[in-house]
Amino acid sequence: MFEDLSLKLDKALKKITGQGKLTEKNISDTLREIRRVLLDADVNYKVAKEFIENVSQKALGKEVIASISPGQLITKIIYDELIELLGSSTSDLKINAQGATSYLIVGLQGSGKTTFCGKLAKRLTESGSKVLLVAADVYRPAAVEQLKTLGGQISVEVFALEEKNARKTVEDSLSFAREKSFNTIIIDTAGRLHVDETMMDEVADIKKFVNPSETLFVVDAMTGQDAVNSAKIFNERVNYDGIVLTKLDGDARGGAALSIRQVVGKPIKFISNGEKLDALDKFYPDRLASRILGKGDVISLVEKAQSTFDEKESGKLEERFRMNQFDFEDFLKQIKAIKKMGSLSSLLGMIPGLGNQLKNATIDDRALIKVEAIINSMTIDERQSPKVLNGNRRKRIARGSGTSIQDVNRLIKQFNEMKLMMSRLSKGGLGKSLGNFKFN
Ligand SMILES: Nc1nc2c(ncn2[C@@H]2O[C@H](COP(=O)(O)OP(=O)(O)O)[C@@H](O)[C@H]2O)c(=O)[nH]1
Ligand SMILES: [Mg+2]
Repeated sequence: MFEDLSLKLDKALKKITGQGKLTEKNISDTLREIRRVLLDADVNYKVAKEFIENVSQKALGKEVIASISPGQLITKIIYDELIELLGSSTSDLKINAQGATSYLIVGLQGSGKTTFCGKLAKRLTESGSKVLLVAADVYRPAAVEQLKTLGGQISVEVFALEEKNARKTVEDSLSFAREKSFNTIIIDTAGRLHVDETMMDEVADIKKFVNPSETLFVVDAMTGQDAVNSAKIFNERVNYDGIVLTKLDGDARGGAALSIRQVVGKPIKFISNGEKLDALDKFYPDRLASRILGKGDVISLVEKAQSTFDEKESGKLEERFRMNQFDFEDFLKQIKAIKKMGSLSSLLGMIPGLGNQLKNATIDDRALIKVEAIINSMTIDERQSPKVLNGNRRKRIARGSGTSIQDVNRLIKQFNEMKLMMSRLSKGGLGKSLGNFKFN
């Protein structure tokens, strides 16, 4: 699955791997290559363009940590962005709390609908549902037989009528399900070779009548951008809830898988990679992303390096506390780091041994914006030797940062308190006092 894409991405990333640092030039060279790889893989043009822009933006703003290479860092950024592209979270099937749950399965002929019905029936039966399969693809006798064979393999009942009437089959199946207390109904519908109006009308009519818990669109991933186009058209007509990508076992390119979510805006819910009934997986964007990149080791390396980097930095910080050298420059650096990481709590959590003590501390991250503005208005001298901050200087800083003199005073006071506390703490003990520490 996606062998071509994986190989080519790997090759594109190799070029930057040997480089000492990330520059605008080597980032853009690599990304140009990756864009070509994506287009080769039949990824939608717009999707590829946006993807590259996002990666570029993230890469340019990133500092390279000493222990990892630019190639590794880019790999991680691409990995994160792939997850984003694929849908960032998994999306469960809806189950009705009351009454029966029904799933309507739609898509082009040969996409794997009937097979998927069997697979889904198996999965839901195994998790305790009483499933009824409904053969609403009435046009080809073989289609009804196929569903019956699948049902037989997993001991799931299949509802079918002699009469070739899809709508009537569905109507009757619902009353049948009610009578026999089936709690889950999976409706297999007819597809055509191409999108056509009659088929759409029939499907739309059934959907309206059944009002299913979910309508799932099944699509053959091997058909690349055609898959994406039919997904779009079906969505406009039928407004389905989720996508089932099939035949990923035969798809070396990956274009459909990578574009469909972004183009259609509906989640991929299942992927299928084989004809056998157990060849169905719930869709996890992160798993697919690491499969495509094939670099689980690099990803975890970078994640680890990033956290060791934090540890190293916090070691340096601890040292400065101990030597009583912590100044507003350090403070500003930390604030920038926090912004990168997300919150003040995470910074304080970085200080060894402190994490647990902070559970009760009240921390307002919005206060950081003010704090940063104040420090930015200080001269380098003032930041390094806060002692020089007399009344006039404080007034100037307040004006410069758009804050009040009280804000500046408070910050300096808190800074001094913190410094004192930290230096005591790093000499041993006193952790508890931080529990009462407040930024506001
Ligand atoms: N390799 C592979 N074949 C599949 C997969 N899903 C379905 N098929 C095959 O694709 C063909 C069409 O499937 P079918 O379920 O009849 O499609 P339908 O016309 O949409 O109902 C059959 O030969 C299936 O065995 C899959 O994930 N991988
Ligand atoms: Mg079928």
